Amino acid sequence: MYSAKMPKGFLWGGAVAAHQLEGAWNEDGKGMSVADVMTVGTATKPREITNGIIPGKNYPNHDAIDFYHHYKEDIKLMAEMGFKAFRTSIAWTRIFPNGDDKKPNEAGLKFYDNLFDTCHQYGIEPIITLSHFEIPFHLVKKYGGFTNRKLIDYFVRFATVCFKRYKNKVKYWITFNEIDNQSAYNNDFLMATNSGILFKKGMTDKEKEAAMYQAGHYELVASALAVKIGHKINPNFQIGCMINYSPVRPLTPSSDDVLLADKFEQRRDWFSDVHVFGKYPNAVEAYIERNGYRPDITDEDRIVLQEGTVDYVAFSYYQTTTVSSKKVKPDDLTDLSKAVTKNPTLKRSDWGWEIDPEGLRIALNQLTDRYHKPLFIVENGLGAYDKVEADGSIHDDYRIDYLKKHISEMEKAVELDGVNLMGYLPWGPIDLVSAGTGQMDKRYGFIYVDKNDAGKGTLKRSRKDSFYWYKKVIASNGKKLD
Ligand code: P53
Repeated sequence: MYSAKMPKGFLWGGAVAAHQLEGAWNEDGKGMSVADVMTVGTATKPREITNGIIPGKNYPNHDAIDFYHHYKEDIKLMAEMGFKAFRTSIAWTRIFPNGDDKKPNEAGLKFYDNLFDTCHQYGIEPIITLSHFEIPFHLVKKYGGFTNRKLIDYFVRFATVCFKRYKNKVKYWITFNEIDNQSAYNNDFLMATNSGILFKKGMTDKEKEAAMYQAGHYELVASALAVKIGHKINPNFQIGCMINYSPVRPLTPSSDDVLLADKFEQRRDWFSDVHVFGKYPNAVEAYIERNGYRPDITDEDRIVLQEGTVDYVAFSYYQTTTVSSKKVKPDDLTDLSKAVTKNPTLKRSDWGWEIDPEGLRIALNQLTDRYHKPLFIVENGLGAYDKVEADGSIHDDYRIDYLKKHISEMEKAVELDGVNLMGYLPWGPIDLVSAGTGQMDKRYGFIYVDKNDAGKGTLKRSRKDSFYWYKKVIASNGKKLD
């Protein structure tokens, strides 16, 4: 429905993921997840994924910011900012420690009961992701992650237990976080986090890409089954998909650059097409066939996909992607990273992420035109170094500036373009462990947490300048941005 103003009931808040803040990685029966075997990296040094836990290495997710024991204090701070919604995930390994267990772990279920009750106490709506980069490590080792059809059953069992248990506590669900990130199929880190795949040494790019299509398909079937079951358990559930959306800009107006941008899009954003339309786009079927990949896709799977389409499209927005055909022609596009080039008109964060607020308005328009579904911004933000002053204050005007510009573009999309938008949940309202680098010092928060990359600190929480700023933004329903 068109709304000339930011709608009443707009879900302002923030988003996190269990493994990036909870800590307590082996408490109360929790099993080991893929995030628990990832070491700390830097802006230039990737995280290592070790085969089990090696003593002496720094695994930042083990303790994170200990939200597991601080959640009451942390939700209270979010309520103080006026949060209407809080997105987090349910750590799969708290509920099914190995993933293939027959019975769920009651202590894990209880933790989320307490967390959701705390949210509701402050009128905060929980927005819950089921799979956010924290697949049980046992499923990785024993089954090869989502390359194995059995994973569908394990995911669906996990989803069903959560839907039933939190039937009256959670209305908004997301099945898989950033499912489209694995289109970077030769990125070992993204494949391990998204699908629980550990590539063997010496595998070719083609073998990796084939594995990605297989895993992606099983995840889409698992998601569709979960949507179907969820709607039966509670017809009021709103169950969405979630992608990392990054509008593609051609570097020049040449036909090669424009077509390359289209091809890039087709190869990245088909996951949400399947989630929304219940079938594969022709471009993907053609690409798979042309490359001789033969993923196991049954007729029954195709029916399930049609029956389990999503209610809304959630996405993260951090930056746009600019492509150039200098290195790769549109018909030769295999490795997507070869097409990506720096956008000369944009500034970058300290981690090299391009800053492009107008890209958010473009994203909202493109996704609306494509899907005609309610949209939900469930991540956006600036990872930055913060400096604590002698008096304890933190003047993060760079973060305020980033968010202000993005919110302003978002409001143009709603008020001028008529985009149907459910809410805005910037990433990491409280400092947490970076997914990409494992660092603590890549900070997104309104709330500062005293802990550094070496794992040292008191864990004390404090309010940054952006805390007071965001509080005013929410109180004015997005009108007071200065
Ligand atoms: P960090 C890659 C590209 C875009 C988004 O990222 C990504 C990633 C994975 O690193 O992740 C999402 O922490 C993700 C969150 C993550 C956030 O973006 O690397 O859903 O878990 O923390 C920010 O700065």
